[in-house]
Amino acid sequence: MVLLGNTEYFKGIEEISYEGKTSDNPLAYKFYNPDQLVAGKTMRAHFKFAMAYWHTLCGTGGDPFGPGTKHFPWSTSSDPYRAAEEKADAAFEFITKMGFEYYCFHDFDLIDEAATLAESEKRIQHIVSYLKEKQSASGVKLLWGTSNCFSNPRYMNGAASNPDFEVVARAGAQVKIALDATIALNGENYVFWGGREGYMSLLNTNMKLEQDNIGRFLNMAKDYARSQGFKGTFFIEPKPMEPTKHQYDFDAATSINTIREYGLQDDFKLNIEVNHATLAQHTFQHELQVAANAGMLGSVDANRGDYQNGWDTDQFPNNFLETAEAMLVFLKSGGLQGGGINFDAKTRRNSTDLEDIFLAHIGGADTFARALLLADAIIQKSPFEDLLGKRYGSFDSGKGADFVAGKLSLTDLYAYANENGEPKQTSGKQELFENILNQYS
Ligand code: XLS
Ligand code: NI
Ligand code: NI
Repeated sequence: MVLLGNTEYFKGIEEISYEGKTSDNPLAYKFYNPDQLVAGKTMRAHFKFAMAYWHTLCGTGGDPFGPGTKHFPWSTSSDPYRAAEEKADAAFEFITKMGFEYYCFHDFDLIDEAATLAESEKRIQHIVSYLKEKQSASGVKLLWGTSNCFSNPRYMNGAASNPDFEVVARAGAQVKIALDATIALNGENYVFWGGREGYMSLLNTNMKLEQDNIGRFLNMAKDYARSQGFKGTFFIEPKPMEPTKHQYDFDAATSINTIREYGLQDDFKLNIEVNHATLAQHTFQHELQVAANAGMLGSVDANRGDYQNGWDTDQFPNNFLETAEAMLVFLKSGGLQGGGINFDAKTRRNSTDLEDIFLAHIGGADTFARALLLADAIIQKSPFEDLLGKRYGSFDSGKGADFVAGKLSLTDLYAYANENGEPKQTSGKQELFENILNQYS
C-alpha cells in the first residue's frame, strides 16, 4: 500500500515490483523478489532493507568544492516543523513505493537542530509523534536510530571522547533524547558511529582517558535505554578514519575489543559498512567474518567505495560477484542478529533526477539479491563446501582432531613431526574457488 501525505513527491513512480531478469523496465526489480524463499527464509526477511534518512532525504550533493545540486521538493517550508513533516511525508512515500519495510535516522536528519537543547528536544518530540502515526499507517518500522554527534561545531574535538567534560555532558543529553526517540518509535536497534571519536594528533591527546570515557559513556547509554524498556541491540559501527585521522573504532576487531574491554558484550554487536571496511584496508567479507566469529554480526550499512581513491564515497552497491563473497559469510553465519541492510549510500552529485534515487536503491537491492542467490547456489550445489572441508580435513581425525580438542601439548607436536617427516605440499586452490564463483553466477 502506498501511503501519501498531502503532496505526492515522486510523481509518476508507482510501487516497484519484481519483474525478473528479462524485464527492461528500469523501475522494476530484476533479482529482488521479496517473497522468494532462499535458504529457508524470504529475501525480505534475510535483508530487512532500510532507507537511510540522511542520504536519501537530506543529501543534496554538496562537496568540498561546491554546493548541493539537487533540488528536493520537500523541506521547502521556512517553518522547521512543517519542513520536517514534508520530509517525513517524502520518506514514507519513498519507502513504501520501494516496498521496503525499514528506515534509519540520525536525530537531526528528522528535523533541524534548534539554538537550544530544550527547543531541539521539543522539535524531536514533535516529529517523533508525526512519524509514529506514519509508521502505524504504513507498517514501516525503524531499524535503528542514532544521534549526530559529529556535525555541530561543538563536537570538533569529539563527543564522548571530548577533552572537555562540558561537551561530553552535552553529547550525553543528545544521546538521551535520541534514545527516547528511538524507543518511542519502537526502534529495533541503536547505533553508535564515532565520527569524531578519535584524534588528529597524539601530541595533544590523552588516548587512555578518551577511550575510557567512551566506555563509560556507552555503558551509561545502555543502562539508561534498558531502564526505559529498550529491548533492542546496540551496534558500534567501525570506521578507521574520516573525519578524524584516526578513529578509535577502527575496524571490526578493534571495536570488538572496545565492546569486551568495557563489558558491553551482552548488549552490543557491530554494524559493518562496506566502504568503512575497504577504508580500513579490509574487504567487506573480512569484516563480516570477524564480526560473525565473535557472535557480533548485527547489521550492515550497504554501499561501496571507489577502487581508484580512498574516500568514503558511499556509492550504491553494484558488484554482485564481490557481494556474493560477503553473502557466503552472511549465509554461513546465520545472517544478521537483529539488524538489516541499510543503504548508507548516495546517488552521485550529478544524478539529479528524483527517479535516480529509486534506480539507485533498486540496483542496490538487486545486487544483494543476486549475490544471495549465487551464494546459496554455491553452498547448495557446487563442490565448494566439499573442497573447503577437504582443505581442513587433517583436523577431522587422528592427531589433528586431538589437537582441535585441546588434547595435545607442544611436545606431542614435536614427537609427531619427528615421526612424520617433512609435510607434503598442498595447494590452496584459490583459482578453483574463484572459478566456481564465476561458474554459478
Ligand atoms: C559515516 C557513517 C554514518 C553512520 C551513522 O561514515 O556511515 O553515516 O552510518 O552515523
Ligand atoms: Ni560511512
Ligand atoms: Ni554508516
